[in-house]
Amino acid sequence: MTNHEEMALSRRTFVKGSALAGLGAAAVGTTSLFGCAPATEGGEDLAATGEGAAPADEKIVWTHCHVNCGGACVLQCHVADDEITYVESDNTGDASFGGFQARACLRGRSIRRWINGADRLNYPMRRVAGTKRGDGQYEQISWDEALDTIAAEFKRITETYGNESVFVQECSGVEQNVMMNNPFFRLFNLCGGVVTRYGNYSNGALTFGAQPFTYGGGWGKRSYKTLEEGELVVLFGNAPCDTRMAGDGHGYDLSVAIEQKGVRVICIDPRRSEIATNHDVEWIPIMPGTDAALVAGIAHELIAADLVDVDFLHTYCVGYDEETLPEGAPANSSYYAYVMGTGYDMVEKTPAWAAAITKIPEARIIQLAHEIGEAKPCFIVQGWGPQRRTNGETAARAIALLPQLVGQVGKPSTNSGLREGNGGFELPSLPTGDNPIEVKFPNYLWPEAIRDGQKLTALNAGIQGGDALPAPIKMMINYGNNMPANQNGDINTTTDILRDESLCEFIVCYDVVMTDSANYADIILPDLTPQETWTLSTQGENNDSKGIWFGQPTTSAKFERREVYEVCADLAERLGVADEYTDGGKTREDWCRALYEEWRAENPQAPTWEEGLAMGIYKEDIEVENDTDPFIEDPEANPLETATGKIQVYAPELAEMAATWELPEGDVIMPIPAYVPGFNGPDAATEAYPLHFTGYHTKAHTHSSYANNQIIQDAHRHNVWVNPLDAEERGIKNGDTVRVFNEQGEILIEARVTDRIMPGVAAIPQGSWHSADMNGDRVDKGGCINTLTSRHCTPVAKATGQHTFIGQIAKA
Ligand SMILES: Nc1nc2c(c(=O)[nH]1)N[C@H]1C(S)=C(S)[C@@H](COP(=O)(O)OP(=O)(O)OC[C@H]3O[C@@H](n4cnc5c(=O)[nH]c(N)nc54)[C@H](O)[C@@H]3O)O[C@H]1N2
Ligand SMILES: Nc1nc2c(c(=O)[nH]1)N[C@H]1C(S)=C(S)[C@@H](COP(=O)(O)OP(=O)(O)OC[C@H]3O[C@@H](n4cnc5c(=O)[nH]c(N)nc54)[C@H](O)[C@@H]3O)O[C@H]1N2
Ligand code: SF4
Ligand SMILES: [Mo]
Repeated sequence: MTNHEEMALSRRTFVKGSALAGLGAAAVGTTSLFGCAPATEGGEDLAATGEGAAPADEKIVWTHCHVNCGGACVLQCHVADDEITYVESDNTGDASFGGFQARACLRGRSIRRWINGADRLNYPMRRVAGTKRGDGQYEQISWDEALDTIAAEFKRITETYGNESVFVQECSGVEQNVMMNNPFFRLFNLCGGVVTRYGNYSNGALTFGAQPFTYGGGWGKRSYKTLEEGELVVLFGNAPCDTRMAGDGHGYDLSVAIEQKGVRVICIDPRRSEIATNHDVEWIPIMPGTDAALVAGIAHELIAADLVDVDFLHTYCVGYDEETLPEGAPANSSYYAYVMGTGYDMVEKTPAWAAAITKIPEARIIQLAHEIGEAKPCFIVQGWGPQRRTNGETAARAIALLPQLVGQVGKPSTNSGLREGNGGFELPSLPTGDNPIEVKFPNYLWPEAIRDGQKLTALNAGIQGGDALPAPIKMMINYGNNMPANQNGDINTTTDILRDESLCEFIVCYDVVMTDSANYADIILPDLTPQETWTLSTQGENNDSKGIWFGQPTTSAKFERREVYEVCADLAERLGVADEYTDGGKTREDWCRALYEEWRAENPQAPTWEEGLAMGIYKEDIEVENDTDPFIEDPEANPLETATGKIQVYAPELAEMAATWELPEGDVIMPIPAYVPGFNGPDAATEAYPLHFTGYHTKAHTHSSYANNQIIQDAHRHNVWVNPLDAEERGIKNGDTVRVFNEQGEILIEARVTDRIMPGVAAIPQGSWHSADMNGDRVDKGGCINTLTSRHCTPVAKATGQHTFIGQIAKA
C-alpha cells in the first residue's frame, strides 16, 4: 500500500498533523491505522534538505542512517517542537583523499519524509478474522493483545512442531545499527532456540560458494585508498557510485582517485553505471553471466603472449596447470588444460570463442589481456552483480582468478579480484546467547523450507548441521525485512506459499511502514526508527575510515510505536525469561552504553559514552594497510585457510561436491572456474522470451527503503532500461509504459530507451514497491523486479540467482 501523492508534505501541514497525533486523536479503522501525514496543502513543498529560519528552541540531535547500503552516514537532525525540522549531515573534518566525511546521500538527507510519511505504521494490528493473508484487512489491537498472541503462538508451535519450526528472517532494513543484533535471537535462544539460515542475499554465492574454496575467505582485499598514481583498476559488475554512495564510501574514494591520482578505470558491466557515465572511465558491455568466458579468453591471450606469471602460480596456487593439480585430481582437469582445449570439454578458449559468448569484440579481449598483463600493480575488483546469477560461484571464482594469472594479489596496491576491502572500527553487538539448534538452511530457500520442510537435505539443498531439515517452518518473524512480497525471488510463488495457512501457521511483521509484505502477516507491529531511539554505529562498510556515531532519540515516540529491544523484553516476561533477557533489567540505552564501554576498554583513546553523546560523532585517522601479505612473504609459514593451504585454482572440495550432490538439471559445479551458462543463462533466450535481464541496485532507494519518497523517485525514475535497437523493434519510445513479462509474472513499468544498456539485455532496478491485485490479475503496477525473478538458486551456496531471468517487453 503506497500513497505516494501524500508523501509531499510541507512542514506546516506536517506539524499540524503531528499535533493531532500528539492528542491521540487518530481515527481507528482498517484503512487509517498507518500514516501521520495529511495531504499536501496548496501544493506547497520544500526541498528535502534545509528550509527557512531556525525556530528559537531548535536543537541539533546527532544520529545516523541505518539502512543496508553499506553506508551509515551521519545525520544531524535539527529538532524543534519535538519534530525533525531539517537534516544536515557530516560537515566535520577533512574530505580530501585520506580524510573523510560520512556525508549522507539524498536518501538519508530526506529521512524525515520517511519518518513522517503516510505509510508509517502507528499501532499494533491483527489480520481481520475471515480474511486471507494478502487481502490487506487489518484491525487495531493493543500491545498486550499482540504480545499475548505472539507468546502463545510461540509456545503452541514449539510444543507441537519443535523449536526447529521457528524462523527469524534476516533484518537488513536495520543493518547499520550495530548494537541491536536482532533481539528476537536473544529472546528465542533463551527459550530453546530457533532454526537459522546461512548465507545472505548480498553476496551469498561469493562468500559461501566461491571465496572459501579459492582463498579460504575474503583474503587479499584492499581499499581504493591504496591505489597508486595512474594505476589500472578493472571493475567487474561493480558500480560504486550507485551502490557505495556514502560520503566515506567506495564511490567517493574511487572518484577522487580518478580525479586526483589519474587512476585508469575499466568497467565491465552489461549496463553503463554511474561511475562509467560521470567520470573518464571506459565501459565494456558484457553479456550478463559470461564473465568466466571472458576470463578464459583473456587467459588464452595471456598464455599466447607469455604474460602469465607462472612463477606466482607455481609458488602460491594449485591447479593452474597439470603439475600443480592437487592429489586425486584427474588428468587434464587443470585450468590450463581447460583453456588450451585439452580439458573436460576439449574446446580451446580463444578470444574469438569468448567474443561469441560475451559479445565483447575479439580485438578488445586481446587488448584487455595485454592491458591487464602489463599493468603492475593492477587492481581487479568485482561487485556482487556477477555472483547474483544462477552461475554465480563460477563467475566469482573466475574473476578472482584473473589477478592470480598475472601475480597481482597479496601485494601492495593490488586486490584479490574479490570485492574491495574495508577497514575501520568494529563494535560488539547485543549478545544473542547460544542457540541449541545447530541445523541451518541457505537463506534463499526459506519459502521452500516452509513448503517442503524435511524434503530439504544436505545433498539437495545444502542443509548444514544435519542430513535434512528437521521440521518445516511454521512460525516466522519478519523484523526489518521486506522479503515476503518484495525482495525475495518470485513473489507470486512465494505469496502462494504464504497464503496457505496450513503451511506457515503464524507470521509476524515488525516494520516501520505498511509494506506489501506486511499484508501476509497475522500480526503487524509498529517499530520506531533508529533515529527515534538510542543507537550506535560505526563508519559502516565503507572504505578505510574510522568513526563512531552516537545516536539519541530525535523526538519522543509517536502514536503507539515501540522499539524492538523493549518489545522483546515484554515477550520475555510472558515466556518466563525476562531477567535473563534483560540481564537484570538493562534498557536499550543501558546496552548501548555497556557495549560501547566494553569496546572502549580496548580503545581507551576514545571518549566515554557521556562524552560521545555530547560530541555526537567521533573519528580517528586511519593508517591504510598496504604491505605485502604474510602468505606471499612465506607461503609455507603462513598458509591460507583452504583445503590445500594455497590459492586454489582447482578446489578439491568443489570436485567432491560435484560428485556427490544432487543438482537440478542445468546446474553444474566445477572444481575450476570454467564458464557454465547456468539456469536461464546466456543461451536460454526463447522466441517467447528473447531478452536477457539484469537487476541492479539503484540510487533512488536502498532496496525498498526510501522507495516511497516520491521526490527522490521523481529525480531518479523507476524504469526498465532498453537499448534503442530493442525498443525500435517493439515500437517502444522513451517514457512509454510497457509490460515486462515471463513465466513468473508481469509488471507495468516506464521504458527508458538508452544506449547505456547493451542490445538484447534489459535492466530493472530492484526494490520498487510491489503493488498488484493478488486476488485478480496479479499484474504488478509497482514494477517490482521480483514479480519476474525465479526461485532457482546457485549450485554451491544455494544463494540467490535473482539477477538472471529471461522475458519479453511490449508496449502496454
Ligand atoms: N543506492 C543503493 N546502494 C546500495 C543498495 C541499494 O539498494 N541502493 N543495496 C546495498 C546492498 S544490500 C548490496 S548487497 C549492494 C549491492 O551491490 P552489487 O551487488 O555490487 O550491486 P548490483 O547493482 O546488484 O550489481 C553491480 C553491477 O553488476 C552488474 N552486473 C549484473 N550482472 C552482471 C554480470 O553477469 N557480469 C557483470 N560483469 N556485471 C553484472 C549490474 O549491472 C550492476 O551495475 O549495494 C548496496 N548499496
Ligand atoms: N531481484 C532482486 N532482488 C533482490 C536483490 C537484487 O539485487 N535483485 N537484492 C537483494 C539484497 S542484496 C538484499 S540485501 C535484500 C534486501 O531486502 P530487505 O532486507 O527486505 O531490505 P529493505 O527493503 O531495505 O528493508 C527491509 C524492511 O525493513 C524496514 N525497515 C527500515 N527501517 C526499519 C526500522 O527501523 N525498523 C524496522 N522494524 N523495520 C525497518 C523497511 O521498511 C523494509 O520494509 O534484497 C534482495 N532482493
Ligand atoms: S542511504 Fe546509504 S549512502 Fe545514503 S545516507 Fe543512508 S547510509 Fe548514507
Ligand atoms: Mo544486500
